[in-house]
Amino acid sequence: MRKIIHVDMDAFYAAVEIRENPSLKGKCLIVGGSPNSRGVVSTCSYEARKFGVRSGMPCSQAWRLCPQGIFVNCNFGLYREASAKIREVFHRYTSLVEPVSLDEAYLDVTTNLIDEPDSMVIARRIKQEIMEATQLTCSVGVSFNKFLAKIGSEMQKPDGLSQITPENAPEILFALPIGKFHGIGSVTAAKMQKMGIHTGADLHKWSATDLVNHFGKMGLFFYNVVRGIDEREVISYRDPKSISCEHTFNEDISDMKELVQNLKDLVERLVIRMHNKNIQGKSIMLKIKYDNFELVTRSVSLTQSTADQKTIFKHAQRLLVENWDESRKIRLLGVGLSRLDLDSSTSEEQLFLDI
Ligand code: TTP
Ligand code: MG
Repeated sequence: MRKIIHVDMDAFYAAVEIRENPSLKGKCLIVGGSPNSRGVVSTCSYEARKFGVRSGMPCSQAWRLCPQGIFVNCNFGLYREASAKIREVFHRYTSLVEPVSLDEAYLDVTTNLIDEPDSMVIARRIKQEIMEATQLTCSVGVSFNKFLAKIGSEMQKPDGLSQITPENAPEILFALPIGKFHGIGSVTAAKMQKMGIHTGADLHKWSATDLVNHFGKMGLFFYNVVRGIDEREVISYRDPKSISCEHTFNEDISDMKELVQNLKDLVERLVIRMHNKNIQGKSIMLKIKYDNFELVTRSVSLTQSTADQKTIFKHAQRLLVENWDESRKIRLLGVGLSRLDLDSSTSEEQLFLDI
């Protein structure tokens, strides 16, 4: 049986901000931008969550829900620094660390660098060492697969530690709302609700064949996961599938010239990032978000990989001209590349030549 640990920092960006400015402690802190900006909430303190403020919500809405909230901008440098420190702690115990985001990672400690058979002992040490290194709390789940470890880390937030064993897993899985299962997003959850599946217990009643008929290959995953079976491995390095840059405008734009200039800037930023990572890509993608938040993405595939600024801009511009409904204002523009060639030895040379 594997030993998996999932670590998730508590109210991460907000906790870092409070550490830097302790007078914010106990207050409704909202991180992401000013109340009248067009930004969205990145995260907020638990006090602000009581008012219904959530990640991803427009700041203006957060302000209506919680007018006493204190709004601060993101300080990504600080978050990255804390993130590097927690990863350093993880690597004291295992090299099998899969970071999911700056504040979250899976660890496989089945065999580990301190030869400790009890994963709860490792989990406690990790919590303490993260506190010492960052003065921040985290929540940790310990189990025998990734899904259950993640459920465990959510169970007693903040500063939680939970273990899910083969013995207590069925009870926890049966009581779990369907939307909490891995791979079940809002669309699948809504479909399941219509089929009368509201909890793990409901899901458990369905046969593998019926689930596959309704949900394709994921149906089999759902069948297994509600039985505590999740074979996904902890992968310590994953190739990025795409790379992109996007920008939300301060004011919606409907002028082609202005859009093209913005696109040019985005491509420039993208190419610098690609250069830093030594990446080329074959498929160029353009993302348009209209003022009503409707999202349109279009892509074009090339015969050869590229990191060339002019080539990327030329294709992205064409995608913009061909797909923009000119009667509508644009709120956000994004450009990216997928079908990547990683570590391509020619990219650097080509990049310099073409720029
Ligand atoms: P989460 O772990 O989802 O949230 P959290 O750490 O703030 O709170 P919790 O205690 O519930 O774990 O995300 C980690 C950080 O990622 C979060 O602090 C801010 C950032 N983030 C965004 O910028 N936008 C988002 O929509 C989400 C969900 C997170
Ligand atoms: Mg978190």
